[in-house]
Amino acid sequence: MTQNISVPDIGDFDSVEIIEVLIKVGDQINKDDPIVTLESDKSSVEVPSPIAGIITELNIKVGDKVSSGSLLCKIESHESNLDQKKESKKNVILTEEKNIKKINSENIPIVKSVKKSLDQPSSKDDVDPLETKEWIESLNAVIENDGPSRASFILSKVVSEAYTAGLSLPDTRTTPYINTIPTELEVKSPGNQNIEKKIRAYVRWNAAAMVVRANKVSSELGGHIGTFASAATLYDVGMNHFWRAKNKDFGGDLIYFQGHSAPGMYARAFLEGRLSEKQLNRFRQEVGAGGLSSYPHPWLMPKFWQFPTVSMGLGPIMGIYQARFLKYLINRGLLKDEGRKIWVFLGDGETDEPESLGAISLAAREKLDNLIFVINCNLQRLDGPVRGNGKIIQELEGNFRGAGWNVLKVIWGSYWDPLLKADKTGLLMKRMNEVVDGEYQAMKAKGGAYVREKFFGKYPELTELVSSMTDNDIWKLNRGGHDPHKVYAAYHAAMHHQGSPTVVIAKTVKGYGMGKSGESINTTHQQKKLDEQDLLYYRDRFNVPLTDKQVKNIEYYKPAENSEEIKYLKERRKQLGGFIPERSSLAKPIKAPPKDIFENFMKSTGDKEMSTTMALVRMLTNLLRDKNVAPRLVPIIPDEARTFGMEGFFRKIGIYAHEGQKYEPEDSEQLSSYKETKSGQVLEEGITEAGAMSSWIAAATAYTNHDIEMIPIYIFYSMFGFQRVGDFAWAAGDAQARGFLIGATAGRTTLAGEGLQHQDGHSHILASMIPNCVSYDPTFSYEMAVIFREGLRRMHEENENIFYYITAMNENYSHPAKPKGADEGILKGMYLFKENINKGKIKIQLMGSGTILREAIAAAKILSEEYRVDSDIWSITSFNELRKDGMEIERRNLLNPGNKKEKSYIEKCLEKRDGPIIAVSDYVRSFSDQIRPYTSKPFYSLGTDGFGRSDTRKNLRKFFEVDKEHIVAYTLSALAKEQLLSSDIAEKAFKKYNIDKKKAFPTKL
Ligand SMILES: Cc1ncc(C[n+]2csc(CCOP(=O)(O)OP(=O)(O)O)c2C)c(N)n1
Ligand SMILES: [Mg+2]
Repeated sequence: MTQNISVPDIGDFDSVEIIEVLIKVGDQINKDDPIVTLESDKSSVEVPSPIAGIITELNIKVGDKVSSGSLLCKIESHESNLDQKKESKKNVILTEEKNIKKINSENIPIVKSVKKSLDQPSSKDDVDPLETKEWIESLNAVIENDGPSRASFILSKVVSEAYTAGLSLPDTRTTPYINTIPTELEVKSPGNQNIEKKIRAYVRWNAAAMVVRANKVSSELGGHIGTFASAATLYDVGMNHFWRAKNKDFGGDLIYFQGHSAPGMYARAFLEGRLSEKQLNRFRQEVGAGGLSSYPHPWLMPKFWQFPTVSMGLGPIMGIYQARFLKYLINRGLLKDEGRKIWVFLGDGETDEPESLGAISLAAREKLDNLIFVINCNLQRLDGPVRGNGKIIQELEGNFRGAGWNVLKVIWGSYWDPLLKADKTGLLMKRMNEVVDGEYQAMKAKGGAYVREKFFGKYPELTELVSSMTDNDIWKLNRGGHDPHKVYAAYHAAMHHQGSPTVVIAKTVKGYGMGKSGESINTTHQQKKLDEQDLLYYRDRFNVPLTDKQVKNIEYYKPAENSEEIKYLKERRKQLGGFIPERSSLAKPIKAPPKDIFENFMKSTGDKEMSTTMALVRMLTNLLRDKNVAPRLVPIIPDEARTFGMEGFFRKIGIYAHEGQKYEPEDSEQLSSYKETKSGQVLEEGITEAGAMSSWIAAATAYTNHDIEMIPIYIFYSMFGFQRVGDFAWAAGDAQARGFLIGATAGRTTLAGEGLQHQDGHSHILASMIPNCVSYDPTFSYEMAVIFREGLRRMHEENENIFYYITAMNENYSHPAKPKGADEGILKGMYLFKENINKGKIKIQLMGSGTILREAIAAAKILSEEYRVDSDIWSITSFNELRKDGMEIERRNLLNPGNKKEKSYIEKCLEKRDGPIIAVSDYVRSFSDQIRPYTSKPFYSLGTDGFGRSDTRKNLRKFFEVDKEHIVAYTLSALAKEQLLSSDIAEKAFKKYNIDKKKAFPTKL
């Protein structure tokens, strides 16, 4: 049956141009194959075929204007398109519902019955204790007879009933200040505790010794002992029992180590034989080969560290998006689901950072049960208590529970178990709840007698409870985070939890084991020197088998290879698949697409006007037709797809949604409808630049973390890029990210109406500070195409560890054809766009970048025609790249004073050309000024220094003095200064163009 295929609903657009016809008569096409590409003044979008079949008639051609309902072609097909569309939508919804039901039913927690009956202490709030008792007994009876699930169900019904009756109920965000997992339900560690204890002692010792040694070399070097001392058990249990390494059979768990606990990881790697004593002695001495980084830096130790975490807050949010990206790869069918986990370690102080907790609701919403946070609550940060007057553990529990996480508190160690068991009235728990963190910290600094008096002494019953214990026994009452049994049980539960992420909140002591030199004291964070007495104490505390002399020499301790400790440690890692951390990549490069995919962009667009953003989106659309590249593209957008004309991607490749689409979108009949799907490719992040950047980093490092090369393209308002998330961009450089950052609506004057906080005049300066970031400010679509293609080749085919920052604009204009031979210059940063020769005697070198190049071109015409000033017009695609080349060559020349001087690329371009340089851009002058030292000619910059403001482009360019009139007048003035022209001519030009000389410099306005 022949069916007519027409333009579907294209929203508000009418009469849009066909820019590509992607089929011809006789073609056999599949459903959803693109038929034509339509382009409005803002975006381009492919029209997919609603059915499969053979094209029998083509009713349009390139250049035609069409509207919704216009006939495109006829297809001979056996399908009826409408029915099928409805059916498939229904199917998607049904399948998703089925999946959700399945997940929900799988996740009903199976909890064994735990019964702990407390005789409530009499309280003045309880007017009828007998009745209260009856209620509690009824509850216990249900637990006993029908199980905890039934009891939970009844309670939830009672609670809803109470809410309906308008009762105000107690705050349930937090649970009592005790461990979440009752002792009876703790899964026991299969490990040999004796050996593990010894290993942990050696790791502790070596970590401290390494820091102390470095500070003997120079106290400049710094380092931390107290943090790892508090976290040693938390890491050790993971290393011995849970964290599976990457190997040929398994993708590996990913561990984000708390940055300044790095000494502990080196100390363990030393026992594992992965680091030598010589390397340990070079802790924080990295200049020259063989040193160890202060913190986890993949750039500096590319075979060891995977995640740069020391800038606090970045690790947690990057970890969340890493877990999300892992699910994305699985749901898109690019990775198999091996049950890999992402573990993220953070400090309790670190949770002050907005980034740390900023994305926890996303983690729950996305059901990231592959994610485990471990928060080391040693109650201290750098200066003092994290929450002296409060309780950080309770605060965090409330936040995470409220966000929908599985929360496992590990507060008390096993020595507390008998006391808690003996606490028949609940008074101990009450006391635990009422003591604030500042007091808890002081107790660990001051010893057992102090704890007896201050903690137990408050109530006679509690004093009695510990009456048979010595002060030393009381001192030994350990915190959960230092008890391998409790930690094991929590990690085990976290590993097996389904349906939501887990946070293990562990209570520890900062500087654990350091005694007077650092245990639980406010200054412990910066403690990096231990004197002899401190070291001897530390050795004794953990029974490290070193003689006094060895301690005084600060020797490391490593038992023999055939000792039970080393054999055990190695065997554990062998069982878990290898060593951690370790960084490697088995990813295969992606073959860059054939040139012709970009060929269209090399031609002139004639009268047709478009923005470089549109050109880029068209390039991406073309790339989606390349079978190698298409599946690897990860478009990332923080709620701006429509701003950038990318809404066509929604329908074409789908928006990633782990639950699929459970609703029929409002615009379902439209061509660019909001299509969410489980295998969707677009990461529509919502309004979170930090989240989008974290996704980008996850995708940009997938080559090492998942052994698959991906091509992330994160498009954002350029002003909300580096400026907002500069620290992430820096971390991306450290992590050796590969991918594209696109600063759209770039430049101070292209985004006319939006004003001060939107108009970007400096993102390129920020980008230029990151050593492995390659940045460009192209003007024309062919420049964009050449740059983008080279980026694909360098990063994803050649696997260079660089990333690209490219600015794109939303100003529409026509684009010329690529000048012959311009490719090399485009990539190096400048090429001769045009020579204006009009027999003028005076010559200038006119440089322009981005949108302002067009003003320069217009100014050159005026200068040539009206003032007989000839110009060479240079398109500067990257002042940043030119500067890098200039710096390097200058350095080489200075290093080799006797050699023939090498020329920088700029010098080579300009050596046979006369006249002063006028450099203009839509950025602050320091952007173009960067190349000033590498040119031997007079140099004048025009730029957009100052705060932006809302107005038309024309007025903005006038205000910032970068429009063609200002360029002409300032050029004439510069020529007068160089004594190449009479100053009268320049003065006349200022008058002619009504340039107000009294106007203040724009930075002051
Ligand atoms: C963004 C950022 N700000 C400041 C620091 C400096 N700094 C390093 S550790 C630290 C205190 C950390 O306290 P916490 O998170 O509780 O970790 P702990 O050492 O107690 O485990 C600070 C402020 C940093 N590394 N990153
Ligand atoms: Mg802390």
